Amino acid sequence: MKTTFAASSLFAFSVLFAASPCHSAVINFETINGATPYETQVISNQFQPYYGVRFVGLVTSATTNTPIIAKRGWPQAAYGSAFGYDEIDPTDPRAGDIGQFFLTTRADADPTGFVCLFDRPVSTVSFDVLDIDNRETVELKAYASETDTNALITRSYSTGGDGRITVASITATNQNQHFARLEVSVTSTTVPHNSLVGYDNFTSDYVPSNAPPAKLGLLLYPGILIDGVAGRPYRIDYAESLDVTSGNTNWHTLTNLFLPTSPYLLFDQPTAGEKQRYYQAVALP
Ligand SMILES: [Ca+2]
Ligand SMILES: [Ca+2]
Ligand SMILES: [Ca+2]
Repeated sequence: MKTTFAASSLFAFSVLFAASPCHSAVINFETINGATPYETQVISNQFQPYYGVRFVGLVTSATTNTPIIAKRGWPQAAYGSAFGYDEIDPTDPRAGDIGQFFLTTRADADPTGFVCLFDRPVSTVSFDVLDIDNRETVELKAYASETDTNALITRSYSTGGDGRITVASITATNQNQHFARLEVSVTSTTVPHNSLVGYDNFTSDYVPSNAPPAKLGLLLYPGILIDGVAGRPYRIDYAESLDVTSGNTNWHTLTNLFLPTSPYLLFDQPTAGEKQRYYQAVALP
């Protein structure tokens, strides 16, 4: 049995446009570039393309401690509380703002805290700190550049409570205080390692530049619907033209297959520029 048909010409076009810059989206760690994060996932430059910020570990002469994701509940990535590991006090008025994921650094390592590095100087940063207790103090220091050593602004927070949320923020009062590096460090007078806090819901006044429009390559392939007997072998042939007068069409084999289902949709990928192709199906013995 032979059936023959022609794939007709197909045309398509795409419209490209650039969106206006928009701003002040919140980094809440609930999704990371479209994917759901997982506890202990290392956070570094995932937010840089849009939010203009990288998260890196605090550096001391001895070691660094990499920022990671904590997920609410057991096991502990950030802290323990009377409400469970990595949990929020349900009576906190903002308990619903944390979602399932937040940032922390390894609780069993030093130093504790992290650094935000911005692509361009910003004038304000704000974020939530979770579980400032056990005489912990969270200190923020803003620097003009990645390498500057003189802090332009400092803030510290030492009140919060078990599983409670504290808003930490730092804002420049003039142009000379705009900063590209924000160091956040945690100390405690009662626990051996001091990173027993979490961080969430980061905002800043960084405005992303317009991204260049994406380039689209539109590929359309003939879909050959084979209506035969499932489980029987067929050969699918193609030809660039039909010899309708003498019947000597120059057929080429596209594929041999046992028909998985009937009908079955098979896609061909003709070379670019070909606008017409003929196909036939041959039932094999
Ligand atoms: Ca969150
Ligand atoms: Ca957890
Ligand atoms: Ca704590």
